[in-house]
Amino acid sequence: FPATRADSARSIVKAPLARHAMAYVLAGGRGSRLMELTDRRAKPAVYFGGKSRIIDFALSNALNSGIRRIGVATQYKAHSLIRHLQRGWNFFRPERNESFDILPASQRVSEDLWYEGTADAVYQNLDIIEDYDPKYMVILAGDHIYKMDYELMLQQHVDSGADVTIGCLEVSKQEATGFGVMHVDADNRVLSFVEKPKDPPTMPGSDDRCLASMGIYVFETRFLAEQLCRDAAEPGSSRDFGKDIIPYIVKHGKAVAHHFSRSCVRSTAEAEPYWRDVGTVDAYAEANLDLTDLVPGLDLYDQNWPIWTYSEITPPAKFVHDEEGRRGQAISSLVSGGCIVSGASLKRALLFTGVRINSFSSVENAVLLPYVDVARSARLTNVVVDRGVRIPNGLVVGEDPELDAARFRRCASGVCLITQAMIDRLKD
Ligand code: ADQ
Ligand code: ADP
Repeated sequence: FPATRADSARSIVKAPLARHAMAYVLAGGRGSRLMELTDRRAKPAVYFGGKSRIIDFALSNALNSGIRRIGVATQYKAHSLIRHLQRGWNFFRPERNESFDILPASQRVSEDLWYEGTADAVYQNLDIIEDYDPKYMVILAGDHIYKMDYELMLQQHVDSGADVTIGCLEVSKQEATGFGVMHVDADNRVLSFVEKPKDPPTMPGSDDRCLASMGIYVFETRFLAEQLCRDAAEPGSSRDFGKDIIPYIVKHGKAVAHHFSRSCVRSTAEAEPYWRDVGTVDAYAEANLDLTDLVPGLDLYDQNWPIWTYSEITPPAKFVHDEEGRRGQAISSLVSGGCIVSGASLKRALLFTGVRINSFSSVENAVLLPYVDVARSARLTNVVVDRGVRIPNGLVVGEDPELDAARFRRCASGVCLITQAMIDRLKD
């Protein structure tokens, strides 16, 4: 083609940028507001939605966007996270220019330093990143539930000529205290950025809405490397994207906001854009139980945007009458493979793999993680039960707030988190 025809063709169908990008997932934070759920595993490894773990959402977004190089920085209690990644995300092939690297804080730069802030978790692996030579870096948090096409964000980044493009969404002023909050102009250029402000600045024309950073950033790799090296030499820096790198670029360069909206995933069936932090046990229970709604805000059945995960091979879920003819039944519930519900009833329940529920028991508004075993005659309402917990015969939860608070982790909404250690203490 003569140059002019090729140029005009290019302006109609833009070449995908994702194949020149590396996604770098920050998965080192504990998520301490999830209480005992993150005692032994990092927040990104916490189970979500019946089959997946939280990190599968960011990773699936990267994969579905066309990105084929992924790095995951891990730190806090990474064993179950690393095991999950090795089992479920091991299909990338170097001979197709694909890669999947798990990057634990391994004191590669200095013998006495773990990752400090989130920027340090990238800085310490710059040599590995530069070896792959991706043109763009898509920095992601590994602990949010949402679907998003990063290709669209990359395209905006290139079209706008930004130094950094920041994924952002609207939140209430009250919520905004936990985010980076920004002001933008009509072209979405970020004019100011404050990390976790006590009194968050609201959007023009609103008393209550703020524009918050999702902790998702797109950079050209070369520019990011320069910024990380500059920041590493800065005395007093906390080596953090939200606290150091982003405010510096907003002040000295060009930062542009990319709005999270329904069109962030071209094919999704969801009516409203869906994004959840699931940072507390209450938010975690609610987001999981919302999946039992008639039309959930998050569509896990969308074949155009599958959430990839590691899944054990299990037989189908089974519902049986017990010997005396009591029905095993489930209403408005999600039941994963390997579960057996025998002579018990479920309502608004989310059962992960391999859960057993025995006769005379009833379970309502409940999230039961893999291999929970509920013995006979138990009544559980408003609970999140950790993996492998054995609920004893006749245990009643959710009917006596004071008793529940003394025995379990009872949260603000009344949801009780139950672990095996709490059950063991009941016997004392
Ligand atoms: P926070 O969510 O408070 O704010 P942070 O705790 O730094 O940010 O966690 C961001 C991500 O990095 C999480 O996925 C976490 O697991 C991971 N992480 C934290 N420390 C890490 C470390 N040392 N090594 C590897 N990974 C680590 C950020 C931004 C805000 C933005 C919110 C959106 O700073 O501006 O609004 O995310 O949630
Ligand atoms: P997962 O997050 O995959 O469900 P588990 O809940 O089984 O994993 O355990 C999380 C992490 O804690 C794993 O690294 C596991 O080896 C460790 N672990 C499991 N049970 C115990 C225990 N009773 N005491 C201490 N560590 C444990």
